[in-house]
Amino acid sequence: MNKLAMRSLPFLILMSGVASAQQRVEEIVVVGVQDTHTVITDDTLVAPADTAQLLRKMPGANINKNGELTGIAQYRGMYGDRIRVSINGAKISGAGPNAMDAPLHYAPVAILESLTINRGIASVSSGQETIGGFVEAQTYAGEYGFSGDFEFSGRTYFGAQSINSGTVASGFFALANRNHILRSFVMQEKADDLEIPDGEITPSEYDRERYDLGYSYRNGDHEFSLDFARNNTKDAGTASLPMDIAAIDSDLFRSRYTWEGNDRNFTAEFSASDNEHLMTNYHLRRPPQDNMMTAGAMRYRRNWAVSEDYGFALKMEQFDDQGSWLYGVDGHMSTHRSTITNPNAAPFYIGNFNDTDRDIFGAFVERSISLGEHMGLESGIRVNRVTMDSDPVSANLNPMNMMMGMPFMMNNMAGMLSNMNNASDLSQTDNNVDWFARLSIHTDSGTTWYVGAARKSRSPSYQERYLWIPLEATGGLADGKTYVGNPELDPEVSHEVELGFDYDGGDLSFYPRIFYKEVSDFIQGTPATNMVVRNFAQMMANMGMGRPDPLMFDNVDANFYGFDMEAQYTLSSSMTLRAVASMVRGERDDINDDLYRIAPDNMVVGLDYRNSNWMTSFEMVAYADQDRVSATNLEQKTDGYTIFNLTGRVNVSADVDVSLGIENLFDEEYEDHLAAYNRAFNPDIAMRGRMPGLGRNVYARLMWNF
Ligand SMILES: [Cu+2]
Repeated sequence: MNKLAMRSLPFLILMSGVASAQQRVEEIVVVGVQDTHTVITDDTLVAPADTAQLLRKMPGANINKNGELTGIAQYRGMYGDRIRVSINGAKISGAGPNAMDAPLHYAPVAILESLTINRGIASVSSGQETIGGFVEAQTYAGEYGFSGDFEFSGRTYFGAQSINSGTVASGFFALANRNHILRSFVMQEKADDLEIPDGEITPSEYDRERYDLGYSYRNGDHEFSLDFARNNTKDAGTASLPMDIAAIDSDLFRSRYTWEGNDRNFTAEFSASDNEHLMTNYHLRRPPQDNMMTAGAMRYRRNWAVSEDYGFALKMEQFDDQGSWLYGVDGHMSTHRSTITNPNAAPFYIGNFNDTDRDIFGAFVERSISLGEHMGLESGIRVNRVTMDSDPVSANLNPMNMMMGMPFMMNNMAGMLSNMNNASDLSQTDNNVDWFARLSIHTDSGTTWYVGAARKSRSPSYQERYLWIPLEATGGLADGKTYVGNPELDPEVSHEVELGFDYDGGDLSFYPRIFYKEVSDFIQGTPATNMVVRNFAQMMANMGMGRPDPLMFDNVDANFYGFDMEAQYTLSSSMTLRAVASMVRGERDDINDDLYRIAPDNMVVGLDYRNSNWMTSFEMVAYADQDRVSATNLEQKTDGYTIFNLTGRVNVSADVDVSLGIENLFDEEYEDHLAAYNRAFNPDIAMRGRMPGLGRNVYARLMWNF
């Protein structure tokens, strides 16, 4: 689909997952359902800087928010590493042990072209580990010209919002002819702390820069591209976590080659990233204060964390008169290191993660086959081999070399914990098998019935296996608990069934789905039993650092089930009513408890009015109470709420459009269940109290295409 066609589409765009098979006339079209939901940035007015916020309006999807640039994708109750997030095809393993740079951090709204959620069961070709779902971000890449002459084009994007005096300014520039595109992008965004009705969320300010440089070459059936990006996130508050961002400096690289033959396509992708991250508990929030047990200066913490990763994928798609075959191999190798120090006591350090490696190699086969005119089947199988290892760890918690007292005792315990960790079997290998099948049956009444089933697996993350000392480095769980890992964890395995239909009849489109997913060996924190771990956490708590009763990552049994749908009703040639609704339950099977941080039932209903050169949209967003909470994670309930949004957009000329929006029109006060708890000193929000939702926000965007 070209850019012009994309722009003329309405706010809510439904694109078929079989679209790629339709580009070639000689190919057979396999019957299927609308299995993706895409938001095109040009057509959707977005106030926040975080692309992950777009997920809130997609069926089944949501965002675990730990800060303004730290949104973690959630889909049907699973989140974090369980969701495969692709940034232009690449998997990016961020540096932050608490996912401060979750993957969507690397696709800022100002360069985002589209964000797609794959509804339900993801194919095995969409990524190596897709147990929780598949989200794809595409950034602007520019377009080829029609002749041999080079032409200059681009887009500037300016945005501003009232709630944090946030601004974003960016420019995308391309020089292209029919064979070459040379592109560049530059962006700066900045904001103060967010205002809430009774004060401010401190710290929630942010400051980020981004630079991209890319090149694409097309000749006949061949296309090749290279892209570099540099992300510099500076100070950014993450009040739901124990520290704030001081820097995230990332270099991202990706390259792709595609060949489209007569009856086959070939794709080769390679990506790499190098990320350096610094965070502290004193530079943006109020630093630790003196208490009865320790001087505040002894509790200053600075965490230096780095990651490197490399990924590749080779895919071959072959078309025959019944459909297509897809074969592929892929790999992803990541390394993480994280060291905690105290700027007031130089010898103090905790080797939090010491060169943890997680390498995964996979191979898959997929078949898309037409079973007659009315039936289509997609199925596939994947095998992954995951190898993980870590170097020995150490710490020095006794910087003054005292011969007795608290630091002496804690350092002894840390020594016991590191010895225990270093003596355990750190080198682990998992062999995981995934498969899926999706059957679609088209009936004459405009309905396509769909049934899907899958087995999906995920090996533990480096935090889940190698966190050896009770800390909150948990991939952004933000439950306030300290955790320890377990190298002996097994991979989690889910079995899922999904059922639904697509109805497209005249003015009404309706796409409901129900699903049930049973997960064995689901990885969840359970009360730690090791006495050294427990005593260490208790001592830390006594000193005013974290809570007692730490958790240990463990294999448990869990299930997820729910319903989600999207619908659209055409009221007239210029007016459309749309709705998205999501419900999910996540429960432990081994004990009577709900799972932590599951999105409340929610619904978005919007009325869009479109004219030739302007449009306006009125939206209601309703969230139900969430009283199904996790006792294990000390999760607090939240009340339901309803907010209203109003947006308008005018095409001032063919190339310029101006948009204006008001979020939370009536300034409703509410708590955002998925934004966790306040962890920074704040006169307006209780410590460990629920994070407030945002009040009224007026925002504007100006886009100029040239
Ligand atoms: Cu961090």
